[in-house]
Amino acid sequence: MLRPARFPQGFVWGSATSAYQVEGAPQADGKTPSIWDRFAHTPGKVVDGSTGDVACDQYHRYPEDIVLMRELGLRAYRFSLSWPRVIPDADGAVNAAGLAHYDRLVDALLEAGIAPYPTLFHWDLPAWMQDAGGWADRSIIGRFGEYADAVVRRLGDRIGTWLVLNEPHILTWLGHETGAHAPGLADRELALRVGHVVNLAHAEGVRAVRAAAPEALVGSAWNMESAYPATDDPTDAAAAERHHARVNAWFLDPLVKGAYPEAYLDMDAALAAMDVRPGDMDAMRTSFDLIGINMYSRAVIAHDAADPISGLRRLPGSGPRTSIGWEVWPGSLHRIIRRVDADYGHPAILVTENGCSDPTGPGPDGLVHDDDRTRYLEEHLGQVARALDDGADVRGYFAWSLLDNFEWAEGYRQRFGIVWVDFEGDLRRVAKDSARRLAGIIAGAPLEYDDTLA
Ligand code: IFM
Repeated sequence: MLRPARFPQGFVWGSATSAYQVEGAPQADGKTPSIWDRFAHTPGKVVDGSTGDVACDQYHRYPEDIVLMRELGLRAYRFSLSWPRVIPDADGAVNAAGLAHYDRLVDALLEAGIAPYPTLFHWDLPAWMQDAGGWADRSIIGRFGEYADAVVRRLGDRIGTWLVLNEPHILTWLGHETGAHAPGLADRELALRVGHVVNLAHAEGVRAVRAAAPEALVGSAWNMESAYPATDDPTDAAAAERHHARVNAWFLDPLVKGAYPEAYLDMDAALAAMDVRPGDMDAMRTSFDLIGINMYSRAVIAHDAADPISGLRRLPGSGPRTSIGWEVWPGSLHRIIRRVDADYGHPAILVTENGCSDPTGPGPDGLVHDDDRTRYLEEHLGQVARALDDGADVRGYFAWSLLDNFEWAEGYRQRFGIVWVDFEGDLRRVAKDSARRLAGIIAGAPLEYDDTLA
């Protein structure tokens, strides 16, 4: 049945980006390379051979982007800070010029009535930290805490909500198991160890934020996908649960519940490979004021004995696909919000990322009629409204992304922005139809949702 979508007073309407994907200016004001500068400059790592050297040049053009956000009625901006801008070298000295950039950005946002939602880490690890062992070396725990402390002390008087990490699952597995992302390592055992260190560093980051900004809300942005069993067979249901544990809960449960979820057939072997040491589980325990969900698609999962570790296999779903190949399945956003609501004690939830790739560019009229994205946003926002009607405490929604940008190993081929960027020319921005529709919904235009979607 179709129902009217309603969003509460004070619902946070935002858009999101990350430093390496939009900033450019890789050497400005004392910045040193991150692992993504290195990775993108390594031939063969990014499909179109591109880099984030220029990206959207938001480092210089942020005033223009803030005007755009304001025109669209967006009331929050989720961006990330580049760690090597703030701490360029292994000596740990804070780079005043690098921090000053974020100081100006935050002030300009506030002046425009847009709330800043900074993320401390969105994958651009300093190259010096990688040279010291990166996420595999426990020294990163203290180094991340120092970095968080420096940032929060400087900006904390103006920030209401901090997001500590973006998608720890992706940085762990794509960076260290498949090697599709920086630092490009492909070693499953290493990835298991890395995941544990990421969790320890994550907790340290939360502690650093709480110590420097006790009044602020703290959360992170976890990538999540609802796992749908391929059939009614109980073995498929169990496999889907393992998938949920590995992707959605692995980087959350240990921090809030003090234990790893059952993600592997042989959990003892997995824990042994992870190098869990005495005291680690206590050190990891922390609390979050809100849970950020980054959600794009779903996972259809079948039991598969051929995989002796996870015992599962991913199947293609029956829904339509976006240009990057991800299945569109709006009901899964409702479903994952309900699951997080149930599993973590009715927490405050932010949809910290949601969106789709759609290559549509300006037509003869100069406008961008990105109908597929418009429909995607309408359907997914509708499912957020459905979760709200069901009682979930969803506080806001951030469209990914404000701008077309550097889509990691996909380069500039995949456009996720609600604003088109002229990468071939002068980087001019054009708000797409999807941005206009979002602006309309923010302003109260009617939207309906289907409460029968699976
Ligand atoms: O572009 C990314 C973002 O950096 C993290 N979440 C998923 C987006 C789309 O792939």
